[in-house]
Amino acid sequence: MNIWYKMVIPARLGAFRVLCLFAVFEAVCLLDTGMLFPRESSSREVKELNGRWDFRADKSPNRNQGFEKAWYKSRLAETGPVIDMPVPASYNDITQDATLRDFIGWVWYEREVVVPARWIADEGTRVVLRVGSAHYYSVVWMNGVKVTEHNGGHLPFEAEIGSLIRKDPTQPCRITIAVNNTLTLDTLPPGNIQHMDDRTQYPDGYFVQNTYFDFFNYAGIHRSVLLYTTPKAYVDDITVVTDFLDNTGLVYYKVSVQGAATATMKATLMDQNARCVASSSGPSGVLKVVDVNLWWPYLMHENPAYLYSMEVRLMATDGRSTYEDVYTLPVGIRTVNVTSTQFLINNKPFYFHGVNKHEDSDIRGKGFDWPLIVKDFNLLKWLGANSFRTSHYPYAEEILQMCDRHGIVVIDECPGVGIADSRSFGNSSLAHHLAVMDELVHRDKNHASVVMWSVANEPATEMPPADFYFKTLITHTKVLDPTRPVTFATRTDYASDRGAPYVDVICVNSYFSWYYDPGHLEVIPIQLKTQFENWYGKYQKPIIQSEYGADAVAGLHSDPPVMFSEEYQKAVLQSYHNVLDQKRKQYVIGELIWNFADFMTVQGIFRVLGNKKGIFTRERQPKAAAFILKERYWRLANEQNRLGLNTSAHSDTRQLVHAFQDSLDPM
Ligand code: GCB
Repeated sequence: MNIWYKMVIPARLGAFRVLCLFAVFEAVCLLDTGMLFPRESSSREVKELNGRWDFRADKSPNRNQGFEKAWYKSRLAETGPVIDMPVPASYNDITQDATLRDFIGWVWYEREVVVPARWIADEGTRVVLRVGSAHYYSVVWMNGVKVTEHNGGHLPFEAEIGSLIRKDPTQPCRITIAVNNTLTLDTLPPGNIQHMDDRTQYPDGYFVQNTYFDFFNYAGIHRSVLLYTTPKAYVDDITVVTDFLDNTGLVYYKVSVQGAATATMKATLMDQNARCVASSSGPSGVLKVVDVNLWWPYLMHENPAYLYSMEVRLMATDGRSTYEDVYTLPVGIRTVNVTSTQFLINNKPFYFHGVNKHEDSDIRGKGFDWPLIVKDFNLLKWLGANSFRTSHYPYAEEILQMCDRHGIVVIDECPGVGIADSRSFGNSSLAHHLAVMDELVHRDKNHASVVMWSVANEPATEMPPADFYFKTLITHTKVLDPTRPVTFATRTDYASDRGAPYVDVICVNSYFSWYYDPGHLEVIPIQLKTQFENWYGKYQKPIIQSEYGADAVAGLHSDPPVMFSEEYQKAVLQSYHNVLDQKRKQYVIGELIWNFADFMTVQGIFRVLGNKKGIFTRERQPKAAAFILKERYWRLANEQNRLGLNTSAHSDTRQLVHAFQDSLDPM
């Protein structure tokens, strides 16, 4: 167990604390290549390749014709019929073709790009192709030459293509991306392909994809495809770890550089008025901020989500040319600590009152969509939610940037969902899971909003190999990032709690009166109380109710409440809240409703056009439960921050916000 964040190091022990942080810092920097979010600067340009792409699904029996016939070698339209496909978007719901909606195998995307002449002419410019994410396995070619491949959805990958573009600048730049959504026992999430060989029941070559998770396996290029430039010598990665002593904020930073043996560097921290508040030279150091504005969660402070900008300026020379690279990183200064009963942000108790989400909406599936994202943040703030878990995979980086900007606290979950087969606890699965955690931590380590890593959701911990698997996985995650606690979401009803000894916070999902004792609301108080007492009794670790809820079909009503009505969903929530109100005074540190919005699932007898446990519909309209939760979350926020507001007197959110702001003591 890493003790660094288990200790609330007294502020007075400054030197000791700094030493600890430097130790942490070195550990964080075990990662060796960068995955900085592409940002424009005086030395960097970004060109989005979103929009209409050519598309072709490989419907050949073995799904391999595209590779056999080398579709990447010529224009895709020359290989056979292509259709229009938007990027970013899942391809599944774009057409009227049911076979494409449920397609398993390789699909091919292609478009031509005009590369600015100066990018080609200037040999000192690196040109990088970046895919924000594609589900699941991707292979990328530029003008028929393979430039990279990537195993896994939800995380970015990139390739330097400058030299290829320069080979023949007269040629158009044709980008081909083949994406395969097949899930196997070693993918994350796992799945398996079942071949149906009984010719009296199924046609020749018939197979299905089985999955063990409860959301639709949307596929395609889900996030932006970009070209971006950097100078030949460039800032490859930045790691920041923050702390504070009394009124002084501390930003420990480390910059790694590629493309130059020697370079000089300057790091400058600017406040929100673009005033320089600290600077330092050298590839690592500490920036000290007098009268610091800490990063506080939404509703925890009158000025939440304060972000500084850290500008890293690199100067390098290779004898012939001089390179200057500038990268600016938003930095929130905050600390995270866990005790046996509390979750502390900036040494103050933080109670998670939030949601679980999905990246999911009609037509675009899991495709990145700014209007949807901004709408969701407006709804989160309306609700008084201060947090969410990225159930059950890493969300787009732009979403985490919004969390940083708005003070929404994040439990950042990797795609370790539905690990239900003993073969998925083998060495190759574990190796892949470790690699995915590397990529995730690498991508998200600098977000102030990310306060905890979740390595999985409801794995089959009753299976003996789960012990070694989770011990290894959690230990590895703590080496990658010793500054944040680690958890995974467990099911209350699992026969075994293997893995739990290694986590810092116990996250429990439970569905009393739904999957167990369906229709019996009266069992909730006793079963929920028993759940908390069992887990706390055994582990003495703080607990988050990381899922609870009930399906409600919007518009279905019944009094007395029956399952699937809006009233039943409300009643489940209220019963849970009664118990949570007792236990949050002891060791329960949060509650995350399942789910923020209705979402699509695989077809089956348990789902009517998807999972309906949303408190909002898939179109983002509130069900009755949303109002219950809104009332509660604002009350919790007020109570936690000792605001003494009467929520019933402030049912209008705007009034409540003003009253809330007026009554907050400046920190
Ligand atoms: C769970 C899962 C979640 C499901 C939910 C449900 O325990 O973690 O992915 O969607 O239950 O509604 O069944």
